[in-house]
Amino acid sequence: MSIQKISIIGLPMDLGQARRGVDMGPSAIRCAGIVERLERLKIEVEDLGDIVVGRPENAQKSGTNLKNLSLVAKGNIQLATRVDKIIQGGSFPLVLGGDHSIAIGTLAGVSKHYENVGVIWYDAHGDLNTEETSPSGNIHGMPLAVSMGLGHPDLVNIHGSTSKVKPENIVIIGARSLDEGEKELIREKGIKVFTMHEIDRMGMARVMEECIDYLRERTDGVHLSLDLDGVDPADAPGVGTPVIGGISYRESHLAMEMLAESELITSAEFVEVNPILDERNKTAIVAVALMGSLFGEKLV
Ligand code: B3U
Ligand code: MN
Ligand code: MN
Repeated sequence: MSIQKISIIGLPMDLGQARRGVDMGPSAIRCAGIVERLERLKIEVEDLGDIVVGRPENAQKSGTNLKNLSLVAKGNIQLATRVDKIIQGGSFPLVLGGDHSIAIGTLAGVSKHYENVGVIWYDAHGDLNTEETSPSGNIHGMPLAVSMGLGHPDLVNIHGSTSKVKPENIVIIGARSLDEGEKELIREKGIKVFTMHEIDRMGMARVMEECIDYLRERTDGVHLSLDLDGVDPADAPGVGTPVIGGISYRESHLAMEMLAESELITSAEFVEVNPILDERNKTAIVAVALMGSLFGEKLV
């Protein structure tokens, strides 16, 4: 079914990692013209604005090595409720980050509506760390593990205590920087991963065909979680943890166009745009261009 209405919601949170500036992501994406771009596609668009995020100096001590745990949890609790309501109202949630820790809230809200939600994790990283395996204590390196039910209870139990996503319903695309604990988890849970090796070898068209076939068979809705650091830093320099050798701008467009054709995607988020590290808002402009393709923009 084609998308009738999109509801945009921002979570301007930078507390899931150490570099400041990614809290300005939603604003940069709006400046790059997201609303106008989607309206041109004859889709009804409402912009619900941003969720208010607490200040780190007001955070309680958590007794863990997870950075800003209580505030990250709080922001995600609010986001889960908002996303849940958007879907309840028959609209498509388009979430703007913020760092990738916000996927915890998005997926918690989304998963209420599907028995078998699929997830496409478009990212240089796996974001599959737990408190035990994390090299940094940064929660933006953990959201996919949390959504599978692995991690700190204050995160895992947001918006319902069951695990939100089954490992067999996940497809990671663009991985090229995985920690040892993440690799083990991928093997142990049998998570489907198309690393840069597969993208180089098979080409993006075949990768996306396989990804779409795989998810169509087993899921009843698919969330796209797109970390801009999945894209090569030459094309998307405004991210906190760039990793060279990434997915090109053109491959990314092809991926979004194929997802649009598939009509599989039922929710999406675009995260890790950091305008402070960017070149003339280039990364936000790329994000908006990719959203255009995801929602059906055609070249002719
Ligand atoms: N895997 C590392 C680095 C990282 C994860 N996500 C980003 N960076 N953006 C970690 O800290 O968990
Ligand atoms: Mn990420
Ligand atoms: Mn990443």
